[in-house]
Amino acid sequence: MPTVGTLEDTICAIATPAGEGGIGVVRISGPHAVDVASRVVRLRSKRSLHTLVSHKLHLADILFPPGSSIGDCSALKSRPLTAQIIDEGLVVYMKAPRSFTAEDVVEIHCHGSGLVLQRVCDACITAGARLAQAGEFTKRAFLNGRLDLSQAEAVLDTIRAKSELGLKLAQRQLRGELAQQVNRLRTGIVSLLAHLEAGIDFADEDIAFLGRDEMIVSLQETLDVVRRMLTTAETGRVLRDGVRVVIAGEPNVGKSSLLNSLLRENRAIVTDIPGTTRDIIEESVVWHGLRVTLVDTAGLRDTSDLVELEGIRRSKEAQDQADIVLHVLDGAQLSRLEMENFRFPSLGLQCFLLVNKIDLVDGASVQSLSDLLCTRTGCKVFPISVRTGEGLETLKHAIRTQFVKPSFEPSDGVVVTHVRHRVALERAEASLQESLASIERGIEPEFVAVDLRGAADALGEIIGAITCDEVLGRIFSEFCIGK
Ligand SMILES: Nc1nc2c(ncn2[C@@H]2O[C@H](COP(=O)(O)OP(=O)(O)OP(=O)(O)O)[C@@H](O)[C@H]2O)c(=O)[nH]1
Ligand SMILES: [Mg+2]
Repeated sequence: MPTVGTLEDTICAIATPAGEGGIGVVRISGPHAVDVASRVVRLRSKRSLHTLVSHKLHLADILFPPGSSIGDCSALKSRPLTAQIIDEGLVVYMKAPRSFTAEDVVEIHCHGSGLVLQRVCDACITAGARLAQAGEFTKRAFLNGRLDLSQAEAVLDTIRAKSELGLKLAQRQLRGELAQQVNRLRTGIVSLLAHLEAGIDFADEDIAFLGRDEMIVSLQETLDVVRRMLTTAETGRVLRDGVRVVIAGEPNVGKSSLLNSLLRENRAIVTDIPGTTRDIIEESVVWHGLRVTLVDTAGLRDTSDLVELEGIRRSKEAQDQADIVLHVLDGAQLSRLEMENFRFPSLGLQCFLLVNKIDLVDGASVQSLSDLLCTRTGCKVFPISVRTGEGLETLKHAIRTQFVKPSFEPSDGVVVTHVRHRVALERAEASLQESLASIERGIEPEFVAVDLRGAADALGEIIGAITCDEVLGRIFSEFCIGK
């Protein structure tokens, strides 16, 4: 009898997204996958499911089972007396370990209707399977050694990727590039540790272990690789998650016009009435592989209007969560801007100053105003005209290069995309640095060994060689049911 929550369970779930589609898939995984499926599908070839060749599709009727179940099942009471046909579809059996979870897997491909899929899933539960938890298929793939933890995370990144570059990085991680690099580093450290510990254990014997200088060279090389990986972390994060660009400024300066122009669609209402935008409007675009979420906000001004006040509160909140704030100024108000003592609420954050409506002002004045603003605020200043499009390409290029350096080449070595990986690498770096310093200072090898073990463990966390249930729970709960 399968027990809930162990690998002995046979689990099932709808694996395709909610909504209507040409086909939908219910996936069953676990030791009783074939037993469960054989109660739910009747092959048109009249063959038994137990005799099926692995990885081949077969036409079948999909039924709600009437017979006895092979597990705990609360749905028994509502079961009909005879089998009812739910749909017709295709069935594929993937014999362990050649499946996503490395367990016996059966997939039932039926029509992509939410109702049909739900019925098929219920039928599988009635036949003895348990509804899978979020991410449980991928978790099983990890627990069964089919994927390491970084690859399991890459499954989710691949599903969620919103830009070409993000997808490329996710797929490279899924192929195990990060895991291989981390494994190489970890094996090197473990081997150093072995030498060191043998040296401690057999200090009196006349055996030649790795010398101090060789150990220093080896540690330095490992440290260099870890540091190089860390240099990719910020770009990696941005390419995976995208960036939030918040457009802020006083009313009527052209914020919504800028949003529309950057999106190339009429998303936000534009009028010459100050205070037109009251709420947050956000939409995403991809600029050369970088996903950019543009957020238009209510104009900032003193007001007693309750709705506008709430809009302004939301605007400030959005600015706090931004990767960069585009603070828009009205270039047509040159003389006022020259007098202004700039204190933007967002200046603590990354901020670009945009002088808009330069179509209304002469070039020389724009230049001197830009220079002035730059000196006073220390921000990068961009003269633009949303009306004529002037300066917008320069602005887009600057936003992208703010996060992805032009020299960045995704094919040059491993790119770290997860904060979890970055934090573990930082810990490995600190431990390696400590052990290196200890060796150089001639500290007892026992102390060096503690730091080396710390570095090996930190790296082990990335691939899941060292991990705890809490971390696993957190990672897999991000997945949806069926993945
Ligand atoms: N001449 C000129 N007018 C512009 C430009 N950009 C925007 N405008 C005009 O400025 C006015 C205000 O534009 P919006 O985009 O609604 O300004 P906003 O900052 O979103 O205003 P609020 O939503 O009220 O905060 C509209 O009449 C636009 O057509 C520009 O580059 N040149
Ligand atoms: Mg607006």
